[in-house]
Amino acid sequence: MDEKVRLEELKEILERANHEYYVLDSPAMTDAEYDRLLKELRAIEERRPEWTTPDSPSQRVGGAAAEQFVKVRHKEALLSLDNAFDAADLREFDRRVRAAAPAARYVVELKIDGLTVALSYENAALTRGATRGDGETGEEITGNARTIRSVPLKLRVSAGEPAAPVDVRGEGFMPKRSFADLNQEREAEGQPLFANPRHAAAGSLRQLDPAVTARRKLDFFAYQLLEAERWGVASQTEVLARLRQWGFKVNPEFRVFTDIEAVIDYCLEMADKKHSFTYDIDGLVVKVDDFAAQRALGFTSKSPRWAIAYKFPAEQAETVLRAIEINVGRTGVLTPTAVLEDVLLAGSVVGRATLHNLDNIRAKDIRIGDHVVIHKAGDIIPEVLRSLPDKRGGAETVFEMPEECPACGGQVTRKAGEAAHRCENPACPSRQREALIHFVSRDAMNIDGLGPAVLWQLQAEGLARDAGDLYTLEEEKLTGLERMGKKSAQNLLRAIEESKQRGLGPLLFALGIRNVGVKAAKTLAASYGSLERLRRATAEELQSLPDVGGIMAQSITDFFRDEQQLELIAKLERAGVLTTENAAAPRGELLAGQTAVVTGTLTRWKRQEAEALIEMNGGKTASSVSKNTSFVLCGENAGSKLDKARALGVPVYTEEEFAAMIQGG
Ligand code: 3B8
Repeated sequence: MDEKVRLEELKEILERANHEYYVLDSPAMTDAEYDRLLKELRAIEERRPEWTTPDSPSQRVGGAAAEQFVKVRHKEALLSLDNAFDAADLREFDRRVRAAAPAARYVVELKIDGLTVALSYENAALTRGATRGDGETGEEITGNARTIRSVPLKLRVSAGEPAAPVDVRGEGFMPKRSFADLNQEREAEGQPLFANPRHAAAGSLRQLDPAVTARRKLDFFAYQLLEAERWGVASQTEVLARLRQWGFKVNPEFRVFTDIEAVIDYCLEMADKKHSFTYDIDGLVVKVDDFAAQRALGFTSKSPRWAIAYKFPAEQAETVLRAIEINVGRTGVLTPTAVLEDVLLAGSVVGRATLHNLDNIRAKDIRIGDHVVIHKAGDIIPEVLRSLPDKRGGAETVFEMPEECPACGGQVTRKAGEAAHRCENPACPSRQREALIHFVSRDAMNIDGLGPAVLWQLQAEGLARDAGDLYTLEEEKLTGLERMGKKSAQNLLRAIEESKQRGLGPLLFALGIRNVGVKAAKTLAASYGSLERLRRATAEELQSLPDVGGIMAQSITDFFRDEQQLELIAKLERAGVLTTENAAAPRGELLAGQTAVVTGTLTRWKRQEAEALIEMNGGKTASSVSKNTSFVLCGENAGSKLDKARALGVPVYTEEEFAAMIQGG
């Protein structure tokens, strides 16, 4: 075949595969096949560089880094939306709309909490991406926009159409999962964490080097088409349909209503469900659907009169900070925790919130006795946002870090350049207890039945000073503990015995090497295979691994120089704890060859546990439903994945059905 013809064919096949995977969420090609075809495309492009075009799928991974951002003027200014905070605001909006357009219909879309991105296409190929900037001028981020897999590099139109330039706007964002992974990596590398997915998305789009953006796993929902009437489109719902047809990802949760009360109901319903999406939303956008009605309403200087943003109530609350307690973690870090007057926040009673460290307390001028605002974002621990100095009565006191560890009386030090105060005593009971809690936790040795209360007792009785002691426990001693019967003691001993076989990855994580998270522990285990080989690794060698940076490498070599840690390792080895990779983790065959997707809120298990159950039974898990999905395990409040499964005829099981299935097998 003519090489040029093959090149064009490869570009099209690969873009289609991208679209199926990232826009339709329905992969039809294996990763291996994709990689093979991409390699073939790259080989042709290397031979004939003059054939390489910006819309080639090979260009997604990140082109050349820029020196600085170039300012670009938007064809039409990006406006902001007026806000509504409650039902009354929405009814007021409706009244104004009806005055100009009595028969208006509304489209209600989720308000994605990301950043506006403006995309321009010429001859159907992506030519420019830009940030919002001040609305009039933004920054050119074309290379970064290309790395977003759901952004089409080429519109799916028939040849030559549309000939005129196309301008599309939408929201660039970072899915919650990508955000969690990114922060975990950053933590392991000792880099500062992003506060939320929106900050992470903003930081990722404002990268001069697109190769960095490419690793950040951003996504994009399109919602606006400029000069839409040119394309024979007369309403917002038609815009969404056309954008989808052209290959954009359009958020599927939009609804059309005629009555504002139905709009309000939908807004309240989504406010309840907002945590169930895989991305953050901060409200809904209510738009008049029909363009003729939109024109009748027009614009104020800043915003369209035909749209409004309904913002979810902020998950913040005001309360009084009664005291500041210090927790001493396993690495010795002293973390100040605010003890609060109980307050209702995001549906639960909160009595404690983190204050992070002394610098934070000083920067926010938080004093004991202050009225404070606390907040909670997603699933994270509540945090004290700020103090309210105007409400001070004069009896508030400034907090000081103790000079002695509140748990052991040992010296507290603060290294230059570090925010943390630390207890330096390795025998500190609080450090030892926290180390044990970590050692037995799920991602570590996963020892069931060893909750903090039991560990506390074991420690108090002198039965478990370090993790090695857990493997010397005997039934008689255990039954001497409070609320520990014969049966629970036997179960616990069995769980401890089983944990010996977890293998190197979990063990490495369990040992609590500074900066080594679950993911890094897995990488290290896979690369070195045994604790002994890892112990002999040099910092340079370690750094050559993916996901291992200089700080982590240093922490690992420091760890293996620490006499106390070496003693612990020897003790674990003597007890028969496996210090090599576990090649033969027991697996059932019940679900062999099956791929399952877990969705919705589960009540019986955590999602991770359900996925582990599937894998323990020989099955695989995936994050998206496709025709290759064997079944969907579905909890409450499931959304688009459930719809998709039904549409594709994929079997859907409740938790009860799934439990019966694996128990029966
Ligand atoms: C007009 C329409 C601004 C927006 C808009 O998901 C306008 O429509 C806008 F001037 O900012 N974050 C959305 C989202 C944002 C906007 C929008 N629609 N779905 C969003």
